[in-house]
Amino acid sequence: MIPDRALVVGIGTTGESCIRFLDGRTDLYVTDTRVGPDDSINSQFGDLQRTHTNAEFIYPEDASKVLDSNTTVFASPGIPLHDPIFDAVQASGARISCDVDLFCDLVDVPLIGVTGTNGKTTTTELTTQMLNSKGFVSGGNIGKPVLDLLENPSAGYVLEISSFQLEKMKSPRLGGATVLNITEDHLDHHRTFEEYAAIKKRIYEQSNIAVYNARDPISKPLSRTSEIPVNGTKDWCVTDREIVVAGTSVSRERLRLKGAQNHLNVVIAAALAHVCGAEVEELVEIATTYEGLPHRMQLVAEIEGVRYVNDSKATNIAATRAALEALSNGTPNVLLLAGGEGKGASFDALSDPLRHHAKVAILFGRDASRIAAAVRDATKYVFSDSMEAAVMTAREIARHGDVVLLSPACASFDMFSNYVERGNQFISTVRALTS
Ligand code: UMA
Repeated sequence: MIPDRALVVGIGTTGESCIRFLDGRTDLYVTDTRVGPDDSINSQFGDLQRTHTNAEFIYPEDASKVLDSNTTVFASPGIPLHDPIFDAVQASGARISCDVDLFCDLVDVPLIGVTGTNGKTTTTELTTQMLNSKGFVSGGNIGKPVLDLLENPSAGYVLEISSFQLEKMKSPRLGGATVLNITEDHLDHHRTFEEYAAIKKRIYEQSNIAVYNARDPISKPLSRTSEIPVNGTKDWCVTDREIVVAGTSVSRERLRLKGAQNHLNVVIAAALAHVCGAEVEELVEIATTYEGLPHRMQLVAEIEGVRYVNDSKATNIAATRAALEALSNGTPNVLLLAGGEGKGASFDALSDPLRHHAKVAILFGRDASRIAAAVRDATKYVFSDSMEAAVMTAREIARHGDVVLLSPACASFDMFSNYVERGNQFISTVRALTS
């Protein structure tokens, strides 16, 4: 429920949504760990202060003055719990929470939760479309802060919930939940892989039905709940040639989304939607017509028999590995453009897929030399200092039947403002090749 006193920490998309919702409903304080005497964020802070006169905007070092055991702290997802601001929170006895936590408390309609290292947004979108006729909408980490959804109440919600959000909330009460997969990512935020995995699995704790890939022991629920173990039952599975949803088989060739990982996500989405009443016809219709999202395995152009694919959303090794496997024709035909900010990950796991599927790795960004050191025995590599140069190098080397794949295995922040800008630069450079 809405607390009597709240401190919003962070003024990104989530923080601003929390302020809009809580303004006038509680005794409201706002801070951001980046606000300080010389910081550029100060003007944004000042603008918010002028439009939300009920709230008190404070410097982070003053947080302890307003915190007490009746305060709830709505922390933005991007701030790790080891940030020093949480020392003051712990000392005061205040409760750490986040927008998704409050949203789940406030709504009384069916909720589905989707988490996982890769495929969250695609699966959230698929599930929502399968539940379109039931009036469900999506929100959360997908880019729509959940408290904004309360302005137009819906019959149900499909929530993409990140580990950054899960770590700040109690386990949510959900109709259905999935952890799609758990592979190494965000080790600059969560301190160990074990901690990251345990946080993700909290999504199952109070969920009526758990949906998971039975072949993946890491993302399985810890204790036995009501469940749909995809690939653990003949009614819900992916075979070499087919997907099976609610006992109905559909040829994988009919799916517009490509790749084994995507086909698994389609079956998991169908199982979640089925839990909330979607009919088999609706599941099959969306499974076969859904085209996927921009920046995820997006075919940009085919030039002289070479396909150029934008997978800029691949910000970790598992995502890049899945892309290489999906695009390989059994020979080393992929020219991989990769690099950026590696978030503390080891790149050793890229060696094997590069050995089997890559003609060359064209590397850029802060961690380019770390990637080169990890894959030097597996494939040829070259360095590049811009997206344009990387695409030009790829164009010179590529031959008919090859694929030029941007799938960076890294975050983008060292060279771009986000993965969308990185993907858009790739797209415009490739399109310029055809003009
Ligand atoms: N930050 C501070 N101090 C603060 C507040 C933020 O330094 O007091 C920094 C963070 O460390 C981060 C940046 O500011 O580097 C932005 O973080 P944020 O929490 O303010 O981000 P929001 O703008 O609120 O967006 C967040 C999600 N961002 C993150 O989790 C980093 C968005 O997911 C999400 O769509 C949005 O809330 C609405 O729910 C983005 C994301 O990258 C797409 N998510 C990660 C992922 O998918 O892998 C988890």
